[in-house]
Amino acid sequence: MNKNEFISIKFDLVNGLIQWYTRKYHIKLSELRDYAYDSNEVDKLIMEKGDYVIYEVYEIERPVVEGEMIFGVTRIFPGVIGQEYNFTRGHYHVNKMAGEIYVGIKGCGLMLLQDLQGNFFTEVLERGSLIYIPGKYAHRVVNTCDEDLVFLFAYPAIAGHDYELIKKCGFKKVVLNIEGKPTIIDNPKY
Ligand code: M6P
Ligand code: ZN
Repeated sequence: MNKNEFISIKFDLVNGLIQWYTRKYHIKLSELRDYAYDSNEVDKLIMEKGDYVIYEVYEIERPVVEGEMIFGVTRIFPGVIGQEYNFTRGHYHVNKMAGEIYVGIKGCGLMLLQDLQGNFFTEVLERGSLIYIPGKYAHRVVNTCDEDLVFLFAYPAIAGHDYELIKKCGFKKVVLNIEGKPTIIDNPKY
């Protein structure tokens, strides 16, 4: 196989393990401080348990040119930050023409979607879910179950990630564990 042209790899559909990737990175609790519903809970948890990994991404990088696609697997570990379920930072695409596809492999959770006009939606993301996100929607994934939430993603290489607005105001709603149940409430910071 010529890795410059074709990429054909094994993917364990049960456990969500990818055999080959070009980049692996993780996001730790401290990196979610600006994104969390309650940043005091982030500080408290770091004091108690140290700065642990919330999610990891296995990515197949491609040149950032039109026509190329970046794809891979994200694994969000289960847990809460205070009452808030573990989540990805979430981002808008810089290129609003660039959509994204998610396929749920393992576990269960919610995808939060919002556009710049303030429209907000949630979609269930679990094994077997296929979600297409049009380019104008910011997207975040929240793990609401007590196992790893694993999903495949693919997006145009020219999409670009824009975190600024989300860092500043967050999503319109947050997903909290209230009496053991995922509960969607308004985000006071939005
Ligand atoms: C998915 C994809 C990636 C993204 C990752 C983590 O795997 O959408 O592009 O980077 O989730 O999400 P975020 O970058 O918002 O923390
Ligand atoms: Zn994206």
